[in-house]
Amino acid sequence: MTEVIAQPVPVTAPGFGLTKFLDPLRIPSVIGPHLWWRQEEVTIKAVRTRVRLHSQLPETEVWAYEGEFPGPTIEVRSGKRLRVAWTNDADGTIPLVAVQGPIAQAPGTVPGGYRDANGQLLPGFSLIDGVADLPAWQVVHLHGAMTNGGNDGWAHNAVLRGNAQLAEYPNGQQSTTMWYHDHAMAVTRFNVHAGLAGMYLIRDAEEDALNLPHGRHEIPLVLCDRNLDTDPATGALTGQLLFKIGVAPSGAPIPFTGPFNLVNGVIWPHLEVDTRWYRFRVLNASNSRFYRLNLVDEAGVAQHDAVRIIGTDGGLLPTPAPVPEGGLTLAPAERADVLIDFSRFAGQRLRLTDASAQGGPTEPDLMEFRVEDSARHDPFRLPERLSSSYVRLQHGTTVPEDHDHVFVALVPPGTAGEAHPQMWELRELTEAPPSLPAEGVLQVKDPATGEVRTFERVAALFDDTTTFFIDHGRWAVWNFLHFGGPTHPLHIHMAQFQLLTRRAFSLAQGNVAGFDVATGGTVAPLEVPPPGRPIERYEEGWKDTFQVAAGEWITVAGRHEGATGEFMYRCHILDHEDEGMMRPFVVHPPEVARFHVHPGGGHGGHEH
Ligand SMILES: [Cu+2]
Repeated sequence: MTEVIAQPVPVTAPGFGLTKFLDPLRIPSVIGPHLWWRQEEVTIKAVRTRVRLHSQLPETEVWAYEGEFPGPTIEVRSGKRLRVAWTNDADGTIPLVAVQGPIAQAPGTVPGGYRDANGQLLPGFSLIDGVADLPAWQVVHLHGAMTNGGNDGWAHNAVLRGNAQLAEYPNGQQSTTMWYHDHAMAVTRFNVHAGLAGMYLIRDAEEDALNLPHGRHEIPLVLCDRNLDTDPATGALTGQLLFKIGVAPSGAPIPFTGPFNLVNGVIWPHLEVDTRWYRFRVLNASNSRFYRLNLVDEAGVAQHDAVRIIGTDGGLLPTPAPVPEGGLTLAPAERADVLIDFSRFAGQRLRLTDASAQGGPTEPDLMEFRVEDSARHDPFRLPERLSSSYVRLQHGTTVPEDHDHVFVALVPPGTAGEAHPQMWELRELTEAPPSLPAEGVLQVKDPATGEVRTFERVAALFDDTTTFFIDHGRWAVWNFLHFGGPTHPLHIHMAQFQLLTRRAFSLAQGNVAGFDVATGGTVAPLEVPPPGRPIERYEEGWKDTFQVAAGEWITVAGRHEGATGEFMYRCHILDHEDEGMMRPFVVHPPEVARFHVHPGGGHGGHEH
């Protein structure tokens, strides 16, 4: 099956003075077990350094792990413990210029564009207050790891230069693609943007047995977008990272997007490939940009049948899955383990593009594959089965009857006068308040039984009281109900999950019909809606980050076992997270939970 996805895009789409596909793809160095055979501790230093993002650019100042952007790929065997001393040795203030302007004039699709020829700020633009003063204050979260709360990179526990954060990773998980990145409270969007991210792979025997493409045929692809400043007088790119965002008329900041796409820290690179299968570990490390990935030929025609998805955030799929029609959408923090067969493209150039940007002002191109001229023998055969340990979760069968339910609402900008979208933590009430709509009160009704359930907002910002307490070892079904606004990639720490259901309320003017934005509550009980977008085959994989679009109500199930402590769940649009869309939750032994007194009374929250 081939599919024409859009008008062919000329390879000469705006490069802002940079030649596309000029530089070779950089492969991050590997910190692997062979380097620390008898050692289970490693020190990884964040430093200030200069890197070249494109050979036609001056150098760019970044903060980077071990001086590499992205940082080195850490590779471990499943079950082999690793302790990392994440050492902050980054000096000076944050190496980026942060500016904001009116949304119509500050699109993230052009470099510079906020100063006149004399270097004066254009009307309506300002430096984002305080960013230029930010010191290196850092903490590392290993995204996707099952480790105790003390190792998870608690956002408030960031450290200043000269200090280390000690973290232990048991790596007791199946083979998978994870990543590490900065997670300092309120400034994650700036710290990650300055360069603090890298990949982390766990390997196991199940993966070994598949004999997947490896060595130089297995390549990480860390995708992200950036903007760069220009010289006010000449308009030439300076190489300086530019965090330029728009501000909505309401005053809410619009998350960062940039005109330059980077793969492994190189703007629009190319990769020479053999006529055979390759394995790519793809990570979207952008602040907010969603990539709808397509492999297209020189005519702009998608070649999805040469691509198979074999793994998601949490590990291998049971069987290879096709790329969905229109492309594979990766939201910030999502990973895809992908195989591509280049055997039939001898002598051709293919591109990895973002179909969602096709025809718009945002740059669609990511990178180019240059396929060798001749055919060759490829020993690899695509396996029919991948992970034999995979079990599809079903409510009431593979998810045991006795489990917790937690409910979270995502509310649109403008809800009850709050300019920014918010994430509300909910508690179920036994009776509804006397008059509706009421701020923070949401009702749903089962159309079959007529049963009405009433939920009340109990927390919104990170430092509001913790209300989710889950017994260690218990299964939990997390419900995310999205009442309107942008699609949020929701990330739950501590465990891996599967998407169970995706329902969709009907929308009116972009928000759930029956949700009163002005008040911030439902006017009348909303009927539990029918299924929404079908769950794609690859979406049945183990995941830790889930896209939730306006109107959707998703349920995801996971077992909170193997680690305890205080963890976080949050939106992975970093700008949203820093603006408050992050909350804590606790996993503790049930024997201890019975002694724990907390506001709201009771323990453990055993709702069914
Ligand atoms: Cu969000």
